Amino acid sequence: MANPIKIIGVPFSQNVRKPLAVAHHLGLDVENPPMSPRDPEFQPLHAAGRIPLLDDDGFRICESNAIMIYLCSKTKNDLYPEETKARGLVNQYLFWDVAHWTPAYQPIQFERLVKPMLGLGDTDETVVEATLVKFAREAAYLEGALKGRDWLVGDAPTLADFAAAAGLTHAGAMRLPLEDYPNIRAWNERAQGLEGFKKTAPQM
Ligand SMILES: N[C@@H](CCC(=O)N[C@@H](CS)C(=O)NCC(=O)O)C(=O)O
Repeated sequence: MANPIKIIGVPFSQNVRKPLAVAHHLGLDVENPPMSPRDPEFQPLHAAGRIPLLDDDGFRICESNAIMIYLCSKTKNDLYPEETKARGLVNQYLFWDVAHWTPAYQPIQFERLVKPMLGLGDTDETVVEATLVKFAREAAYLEGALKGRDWLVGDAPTLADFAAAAGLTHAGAMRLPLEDYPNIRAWNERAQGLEGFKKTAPQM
């Protein structure tokens, strides 16, 4: 029997939560060693030094979106559609997630959540303000993309939704201004209600 796939990293991280939620959604046999990138035993595992890290019987890759795609290749599913245009759209949102969406909230997460949690000093309000400008642009894009739709691509959840909605894992604690984005709020509620997201909801 094959060993469980390991998705290494503290599940508080939205980047760890993405592939973990997908693994649960797909019903894969998965383990989650909750290591922090600062753990000395984590450092030798991968030169990138970031979580999440996938370990499939000694084969290791990092980057949450690449890990989600790898997991989809393990079993038949609709999360990473084979049809060319649908896949093109999913890929568009996966690249957008890394290039634009994550940088539009992660510095706020660091300033308002991680810093107080780890005792790393006061929140830098200039960073928060600058990030909120980026957030407004990307949230407006996402709000428009969700107009009249339940999911970002097609009629069912895909990796696009897992990537983008994972970013809102700590939206409340980050105090992200979502009040002007009704489509995002409704879609996020749908996404957080998926079994994989429910099983990986953060325990604060
Ligand atoms: N683009 C990467 C980002 C991974 C990332 O930045 N992970 C953070 C935790 S959320 C980390 O390991 N930070 C430690 C560091 O950068 O040294 C992904 O999607 O996996």
